[in-house]
Amino acid sequence: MKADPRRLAQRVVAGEVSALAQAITLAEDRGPGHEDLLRYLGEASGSSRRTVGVTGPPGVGKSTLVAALLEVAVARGHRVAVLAIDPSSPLSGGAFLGDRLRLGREFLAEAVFFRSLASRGAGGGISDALPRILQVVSAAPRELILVETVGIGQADVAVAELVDLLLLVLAPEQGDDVQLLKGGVVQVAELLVLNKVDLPGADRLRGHLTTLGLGPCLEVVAQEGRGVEALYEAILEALARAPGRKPQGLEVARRVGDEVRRTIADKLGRGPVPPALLVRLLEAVDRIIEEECR
Ligand SMILES: Nc1nc2c(ncn2[C@@H]2O[C@H](COP(=O)(O)OP(=O)(O)OP(=O)(O)O)[C@@H](O)[C@H]2O)c(=O)[nH]1
Ligand SMILES: [Mg+2]
Repeated sequence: MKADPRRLAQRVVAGEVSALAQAITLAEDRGPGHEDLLRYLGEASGSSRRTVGVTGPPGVGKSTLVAALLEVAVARGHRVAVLAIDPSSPLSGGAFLGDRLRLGREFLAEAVFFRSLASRGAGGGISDALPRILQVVSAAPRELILVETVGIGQADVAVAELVDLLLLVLAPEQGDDVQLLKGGVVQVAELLVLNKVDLPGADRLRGHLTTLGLGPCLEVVAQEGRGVEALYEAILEALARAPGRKPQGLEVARRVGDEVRRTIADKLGRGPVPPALLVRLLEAVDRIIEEECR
C-alpha cells in the first residue's frame, strides 16, 4: 500500500515511532512519494542542531559509548534516535540495549529509536542514503540524533558534512597510530574522546595526542559509564554553541573553491600560475572568508 506522504510526514512530526520507521524505509529505498515526503518534512523541521556523528577506528568502543550516552539521555527524559552504519553493531540487538540500560522495553521503545543502515559500498562507512534518512529523522521530535559510523578516513569526512558535530573516539591500542592521528578525520572532528582510559596504554596515547597538539580529550570508560555524563554535557554545549557555524564553513569553502577555479580558468586556461596572480587569489580568499563570516 502506498502511504500518503503528507499524512506520513504529519505522523513523523507528531512523534509516531512506526511512522518514523516507515518514512526512513521510504527515503532509504527512494520509494514512491519519497520526494514529497522529504519536502513536507523539510517544511516541518526546525533548525536546531542535534545530529552527532560518532566515529573512530574499529573496536574503540563506539557502540558501547553510544549505549552509555543513551543511558544518560534517557535518564534526562531526552528522546534519541540512533543510526548505526554498521550491520554488525551489537546495538542492533534490542537485548543489548535492554541489558545495558536496565529500563523497561516499552519505555525504551519510545525513548530510543534505533536503526541499522547498510553501508551499500558507498565510500566505505557512509550509506548513500544517509542524507535523506537524516532529513527524515531531523523532523521527528528527538532531542539527539547519534550516527555511529565504522572505520576512519574519507568516509568519516563525508559524515562530518552531514552532522552538526563530529565526535572522534580513540582508545589505547586501536587508536594510537600516529599516522592515523595525522589523518583527515582528526582535523574535522570537533570533540575528541579518549575511551578505555582504564587500560594501561592510555597514558601513551594521551602523550601522543599532546605532542600532536590534539588534546585535551574528554576521557571516558564507556563500559562503566565513567565520564559519560560530562561528555553528554560537552555534546549539548558544543551543539548549542554558534548555531549554523558548520554550514557557514562549508559554504565558505565552496565559494572560495568556485572563485579560485573561475579566476584560474579566466586568466590562464592551463598555463603556469604567475606569483602575482597567486597573491590576488589569496586576497580573494581572505575577502570571501571575511564576508561570509561577518
Ligand atoms: N577496557 C575497556 N573496554 C571497553 C570499553 N568500552 C568498550 N570496551 C570494549 O571494547 C570492545 C569493542 O567495543 P565496541 O563498542 O563494539 O566498539 P566499536 O568501536 O563499536 O566497534 P566496531 O563497531 O566494530 O568498530 C568491546 O569488547 C567492549 O566491551 C572501556 O571503556 N574499557
Ligand atoms: Mg560498533
